Amino acid sequence: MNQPVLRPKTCVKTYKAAELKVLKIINKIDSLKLSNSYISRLEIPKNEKGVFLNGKSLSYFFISVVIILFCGFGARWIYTEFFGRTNCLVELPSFSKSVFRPPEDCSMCAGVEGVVRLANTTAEEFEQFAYSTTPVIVTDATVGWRALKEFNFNFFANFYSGGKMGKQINDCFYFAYKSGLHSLNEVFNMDEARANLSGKPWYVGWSTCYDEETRKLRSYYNRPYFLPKTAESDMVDWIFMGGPGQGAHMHVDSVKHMSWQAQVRGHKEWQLAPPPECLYTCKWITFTVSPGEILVVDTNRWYHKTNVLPGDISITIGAEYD
Ligand SMILES: O=C(O)CCC(=O)C(=O)O
Repeated sequence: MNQPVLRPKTCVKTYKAAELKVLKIINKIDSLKLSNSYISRLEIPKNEKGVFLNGKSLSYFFISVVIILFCGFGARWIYTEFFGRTNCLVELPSFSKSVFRPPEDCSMCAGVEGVVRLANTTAEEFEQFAYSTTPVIVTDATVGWRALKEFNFNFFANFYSGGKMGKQINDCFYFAYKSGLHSLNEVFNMDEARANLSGKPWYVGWSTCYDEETRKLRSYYNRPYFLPKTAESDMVDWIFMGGPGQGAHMHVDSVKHMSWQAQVRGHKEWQLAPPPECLYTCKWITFTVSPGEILVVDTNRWYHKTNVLPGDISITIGAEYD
């Protein structure tokens, strides 16, 4: 006697269901009295549920979403630890950060009519703005900075020509914007005409990522005198550089802290927009930051966009403070 084939319960169920379906189809064919030659010419129907809804594709889709979300929400270290990379394989698009942020309380921008300009201020006086959403420009905080005289395209090209400087303390962020330049290496190897702003326009931004790099750069500027005495900065600075007509697109940041940004060269126009949920309560604000001025703005809450005004190359240097 043949041994009965033992199948798991779910298998038996699926098998039975399939058998019933086939019997149903055969009965239907019989009742319609269709000839065999007609049946053999019938088109095989496509999977009605479509490619995304079968089990396998659904799992691939789910896994991809998890990887992308993980990447954006803090699993950068997984890449560093396991794959020796400092950047994710797939970056979460920047717009998604604004999509997933919690809604704002519009008192953050209600009544903010423009930028406040201060000079000869003190850390105590500035404290009222240091963690607020009122944008402030301090006009006299870069006196004596070597950066004002020495920073230009060639300065940075030379500065970065020797490669990495010290111990890596941060992800090496780089923003190409619309320049088509994919790395700092490409930036500092562009042709001379383009570097002198007579070729294809460009604008880029990057963060320092090595401790020695930040230390060396900081010998060209100081901690702004007006920052609260207790405020500390980590070892990361940000540089934005490029020509007229260029700048950062409208976006909101998701950085840890407030930040300052010193306009070292060129004139840059900033446009601040309230978060979409506050568009009927708050105003857009537009202002220009000129060489020697330092802007303090909460870029985590105000949407912002920049545009370099005609004339010189724009170079800014900045950092977060807590
Ligand atoms: O300075 C710029 O052009 C852009 C700055 C910016 O987008 C930022 O700090 O988030």
